[in-house]
Amino acid sequence: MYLIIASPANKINIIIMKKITTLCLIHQHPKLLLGMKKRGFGAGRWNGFGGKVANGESIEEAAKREMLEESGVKVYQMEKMGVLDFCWKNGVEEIEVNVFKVKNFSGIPTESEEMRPHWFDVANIPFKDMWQDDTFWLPLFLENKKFRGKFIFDGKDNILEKELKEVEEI
Ligand code: 6U4
Repeated sequence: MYLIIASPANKINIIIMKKITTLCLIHQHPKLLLGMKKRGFGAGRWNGFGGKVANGESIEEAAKREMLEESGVKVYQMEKMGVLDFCWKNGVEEIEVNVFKVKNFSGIPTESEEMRPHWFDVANIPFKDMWQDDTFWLPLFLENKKFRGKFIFDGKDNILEKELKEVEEI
């Protein structure tokens, strides 16, 4: 799903495309399930499971579908923990990532064409092989805190600017 936001500035219409995506992580303390992204956007990084919301689908439906497709895990219950916006300096695309904590599921995480799942101890999260922003919001997620944030990256996915706050409700 894309949102097209048009804003007139100096008679020029700037079109920003907003891609709505999902991200599901299973946290069963002290373990956290991540997957190595094997292809596509963010390949080579450990991350939660997720992808784009399809037309006609709710964000929750997309989160459950992507989790099943990418890991073989069927989600019965999950909690929305955060919403993060990402954009790139001089870029036209913005990504909204809706982050969920999986509470109840069935199935054993299994490698798919897109992801290789692995349980990490929360004391050994592989932050150096993850998106840089994860260093900031994942600790809140692990403490069951809800959050809202925005990150601006340079062309090499390094953070140039960030805003992150804890919120009561998301
Ligand atoms: P699909 O929809 O699965 O065919 P895919 O190439 O996997 O496409 P996309 O764009 O749909 O990629 O989903 C990107 C995934 O990466 C989503 O789960 C959101 C997540 N993601 C994007 N930017 C991120 C970031 N800065 N930090 C992070 N996850 C991010 O932790």
